[in-house]
Amino acid sequence: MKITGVELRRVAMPLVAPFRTSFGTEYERDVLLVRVVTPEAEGWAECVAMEQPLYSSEYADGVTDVYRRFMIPWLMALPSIDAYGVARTLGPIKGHRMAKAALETAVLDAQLRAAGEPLARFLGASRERVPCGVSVGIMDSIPQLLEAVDAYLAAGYVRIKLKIEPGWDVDPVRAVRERFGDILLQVDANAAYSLADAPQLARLDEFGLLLIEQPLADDDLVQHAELAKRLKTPLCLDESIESAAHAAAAISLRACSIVNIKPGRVGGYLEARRIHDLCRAHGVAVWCGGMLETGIGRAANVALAALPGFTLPGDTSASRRYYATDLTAPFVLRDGQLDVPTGPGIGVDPIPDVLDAITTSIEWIK
Ligand code: SMG
Ligand code: MG
Repeated sequence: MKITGVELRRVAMPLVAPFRTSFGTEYERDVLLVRVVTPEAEGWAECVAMEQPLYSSEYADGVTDVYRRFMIPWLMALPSIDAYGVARTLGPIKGHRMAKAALETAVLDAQLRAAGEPLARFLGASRERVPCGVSVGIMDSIPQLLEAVDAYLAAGYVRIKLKIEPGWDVDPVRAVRERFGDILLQVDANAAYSLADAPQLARLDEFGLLLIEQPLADDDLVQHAELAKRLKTPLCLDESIESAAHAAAAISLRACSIVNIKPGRVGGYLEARRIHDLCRAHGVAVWCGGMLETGIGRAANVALAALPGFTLPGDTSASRRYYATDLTAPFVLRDGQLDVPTGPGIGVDPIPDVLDAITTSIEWIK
């Protein structure tokens, strides 16, 4: 396939409710969509970089810049490209994994659409539906949190993840356990703690959590390994794992026993599958993370979450948990599960009228 043009489109998507984490509050997603055009087919992808570099060093305007200056000209200079060739070609560019992931995914979508093959089948999915969890932000009060969790359980979510930070950890977890009993429950700190907080984090042990996600700094595998020894709750890494090599290092160091896989964070679905394969071979459970994706990103995540090593429910919630109107046909929760798309490529398309209404800018590179 020869890339003849790439469209970079920004869309503004208000969230149905603010989403607060230890690093900030999201009210609206300012999403960068990538459309790769080839003579055989077009491919779509969503870049998960946020508007600000708070979850990781990447941010949407930075992605656009590295696309314009380097990545897209490099790919368009090639007479032919496939999804594997994207990482190979962009390999010399350090970092920028979210940027690379979206370009690779759009090329992969085009390639699979041209071949008539669904992404789930290409990746090696073993399920047609995936069980779904929901990530619940930090709230102003415990009653407010209990009300939110109650509504998500009523909607059918099979697992609840609570965002925590110093000052919002043991009390909300205890309140949710006391009120809702034996539900699947886990927490995510987004790197808000230090090893000195180990005694406080150990207080969570009595609540039988599935896991504690990314308690310490992104770049601190050694201290995560030390913390893991001091906790009964299994440790899961998110921000720390940007590649299969990082996952291998974390497993060797015993820095985690579970990995949250986000394709955007690790440079794409091909690397995500490598991490899945590696973890599966080592008996390390994985689950699919989320970055408040629209239907475009969600479709591909749900395909990945259908692989056999994804043994824990993901942050792959239904469209309405995020958006009143999704930009694709909405993903709907049925019995706590989402259907894996079956159409070629990512299996979903943006709805033209919705797309037009929410678009804030379009740049066409050819
Ligand atoms: O997509 O449901 C979702 C959000 C899941 O909690 C979630 N994501 O650290 O895992 C995480 C966060 C990162 C995004 S916070 C804006
Ligand atoms: Mg996380």
